[in-house]
Amino acid sequence: MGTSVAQVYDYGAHVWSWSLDGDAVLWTSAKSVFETGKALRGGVPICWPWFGPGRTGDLTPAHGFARISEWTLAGRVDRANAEVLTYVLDPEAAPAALPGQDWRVTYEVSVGDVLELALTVENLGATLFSYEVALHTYLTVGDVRTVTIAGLEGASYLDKVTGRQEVQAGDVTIVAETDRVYDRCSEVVVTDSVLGRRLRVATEGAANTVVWNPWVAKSAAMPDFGDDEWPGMLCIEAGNVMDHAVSLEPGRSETLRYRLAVEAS
Ligand code: TA6
Repeated sequence: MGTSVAQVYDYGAHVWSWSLDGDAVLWTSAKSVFETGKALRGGVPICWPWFGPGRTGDLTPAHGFARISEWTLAGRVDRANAEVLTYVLDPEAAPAALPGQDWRVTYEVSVGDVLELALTVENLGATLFSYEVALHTYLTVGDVRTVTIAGLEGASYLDKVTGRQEVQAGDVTIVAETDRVYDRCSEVVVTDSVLGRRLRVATEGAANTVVWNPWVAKSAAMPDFGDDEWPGMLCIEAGNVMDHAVSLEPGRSETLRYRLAVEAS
């Protein structure tokens, strides 16, 4: 097994960085702000219990409160090929949010040859509980203008830059600001000729893939994102958002899994 190193913060149960044999796999912004109440820019922010402004379009904070809440580190075990951290978030961490609902979110982070993430939401209450969720993963790429993204061909998507619904033809390439919510979440492979590697993302329990790169203008507009950082990052997110929001019956739970592997190409 190669040398696999990750930094994980209790704040947001945020996997901030992950590298294999010294090569960064997750991307982090040099401009990220480390301040309570602010989301970190990079790594794997957890978007929950809503995505962006939510389905009503007016929810704040953006992407929900999970990524700006203190989680409890509930467990840490060494397994054969990985170290596994378990985090828990419950209403105590966010008393004002989701009134009348009783829930628990458990997040398992497994760091080994691959990075495996599993986010489980439990409805501990007596009424139906619905939410959106996404693992908003920032990947390091050599040059986003030269990567290809396979696994979404033929999938329909909402282009949040134009507002139009489209169908993906062939591999995805990034040639401008890209912000797309795909109605498919199967295996996605990012081929990076500059870094000579493939990043393979496999998911379970997710209906949507989100592909994001802010390009020039949006990067300049974000204070916690360097103006010239956009060529080196790409978000490949997995989740259940918009029409695919989850409705959880009392006593039920749902798990979203995200597995990230690096292959030489
Ligand atoms: O996942 C893509 C997206 O929803 C974009 O619309 C963009 O806003 C990005 O997330 C970053 O959001 P943030 O709230 O972290 O600035």
